[in-house]
Amino acid sequence: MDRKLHAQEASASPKPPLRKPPSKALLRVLSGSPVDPPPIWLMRQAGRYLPEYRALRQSAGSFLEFCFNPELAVEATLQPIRRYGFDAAILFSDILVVPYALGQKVWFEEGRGPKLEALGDAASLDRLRGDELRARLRPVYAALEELRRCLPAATALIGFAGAPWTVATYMLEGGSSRDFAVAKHWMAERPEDFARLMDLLVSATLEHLTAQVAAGAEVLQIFDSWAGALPADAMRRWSLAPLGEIVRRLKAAHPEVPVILFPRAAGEVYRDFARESGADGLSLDSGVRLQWAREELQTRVAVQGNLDPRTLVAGGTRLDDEVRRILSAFGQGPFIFNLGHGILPETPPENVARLVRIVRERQG
Ligand code: 1CP
Repeated sequence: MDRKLHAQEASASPKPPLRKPPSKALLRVLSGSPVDPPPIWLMRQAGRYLPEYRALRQSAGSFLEFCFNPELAVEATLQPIRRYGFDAAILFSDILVVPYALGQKVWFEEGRGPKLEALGDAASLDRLRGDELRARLRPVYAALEELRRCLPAATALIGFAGAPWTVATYMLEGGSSRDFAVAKHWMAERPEDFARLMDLLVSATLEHLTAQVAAGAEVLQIFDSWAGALPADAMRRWSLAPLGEIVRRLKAAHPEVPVILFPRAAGEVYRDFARESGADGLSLDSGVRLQWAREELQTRVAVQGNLDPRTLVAGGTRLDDEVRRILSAFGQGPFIFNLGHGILPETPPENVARLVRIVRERQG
């Protein structure tokens, strides 16, 4: 190193840190440092429980038009930030924009959730195309660029995608499913077609997440909401392995961008995710035992979660007690307060205010 430069630096700041710690609480936790009080954000924090969201939703046309209108997507993302001052904003979008961008028909029916024209055969797989993904998702990236310009300085911006397995279930079932019969049939009876779809989704997910980083996302979360539908061995093969590959390839290009995985209902396989996935954080569902997670997971990665969304609907002192129980289990290590799954539409907005207050009032 140039000695003169070194000397100047030394006189300006007696002990120059090797690397400045990230200034945003969420990024600090994901770099492995506990923050007290812990940062808080909620999965699905933009949504129907907020009256201002319902009003915006009415003006937006179809749900996909809503997602692909950068001005409206930015506004929906900001609504919960204005109201509660969460430590992170998650882009308003959906995991099913990826199948849409691959050329599958996707639409949302009011009150009935997402619908897709289910993939039927190998020919329908052949028709999926990854080469226009970035162009078709351009409005999503435009929304992120604008959010980076207008978010408060302390608020981290989270980009996201669905995991290959979860997205594949929607593509194969044609919508939500209870038992994933079609997806499991493909897995067992048409293993080559299933593997081809999963490979395509690994590439498409990687491309979508990389484009979000280029547009300003500072943290990435990958939702494997239906991981728990797979038996342990299949979960390792079709949830952990593809997610590990995505994390490895993201880290090769963007080592500075932390990744949170949410393999919901993964049970004991959460431990394999903590050891093998390469993720910086794991989002825990409400079924995960706190003591176990503190010993087996939080010693290796940051943990996020895991208040039962029903407890937030109920509110009152039961909410207070449960929040304190989670804080005392995880508060000493790297921890992000969140729910165990998305916020429910019937959640009273004042209960969310109460939750944020309790988390922030915590004494260190
Ligand atoms: O306004 C409306 O009625 C539409 C409801 C809605 C919303 C608000 C849907 C349809 N998607 C979204 C936004 C959304 N979806 C976000 C926005 C950011 C935020 O968190 O505030 C995110 C991160 C998602 C992710 C998502 N979509 C997941 C993974 C997380 C999870 O909850 O498990 C899944 C599985 C979807 C599919 C989907 N899209 C919409 C619905 C109702 C569903 C779930 C359907 C099902 O249960 O099978």
